[in-house]
Amino acid sequence: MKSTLVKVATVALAAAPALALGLAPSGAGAATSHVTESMRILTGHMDGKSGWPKITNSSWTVHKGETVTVKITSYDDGTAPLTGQYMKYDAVKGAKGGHETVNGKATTSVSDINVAHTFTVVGLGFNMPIPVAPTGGHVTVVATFVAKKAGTFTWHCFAPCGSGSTGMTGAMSTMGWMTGKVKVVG
Ligand SMILES: [Cu+2]
Repeated sequence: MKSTLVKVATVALAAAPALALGLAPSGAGAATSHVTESMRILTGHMDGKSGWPKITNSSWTVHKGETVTVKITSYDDGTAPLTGQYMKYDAVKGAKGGHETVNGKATTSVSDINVAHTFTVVGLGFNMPIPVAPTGGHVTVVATFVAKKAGTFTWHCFAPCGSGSTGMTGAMSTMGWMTGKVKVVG
């Protein structure tokens, strides 16, 4: 599964050298193009704000019709098990092939107890559960979707990785930390 995803990305980039060189805005409106958005999840210790895990590249823009590969490298070795209404976000949703890859291995869901974060774009029906990273290491999670709808969509992490008694305040409710925007230009 891993090699298939990698191959598709490589072919798409080869077909669009201007994009690969960063000479054009991602996608440049071409309906068949394929872009990769790379994000990193840092712990509060790494970003200098204790208890505030952060996603870098928290907001990005793609074009309607584009195939978008989301690559998230997480360094967070602490879990934030999903609870209540959020437990459904342990399953991959809206991804090409019905799966994400975790360190290259096709995965359709992550057990609640092993979840550290989620990358969830409710408005696009897309969800990636992010499992806990090994202590001192990282985990790489990749999934691909097609941006079918234009608009500005807020993404959220639905694992209670923030502050407060619910774990849902602090980083969880602050734009640029555990929530951001995915803009799909029509
Ligand atoms: Cu989170």
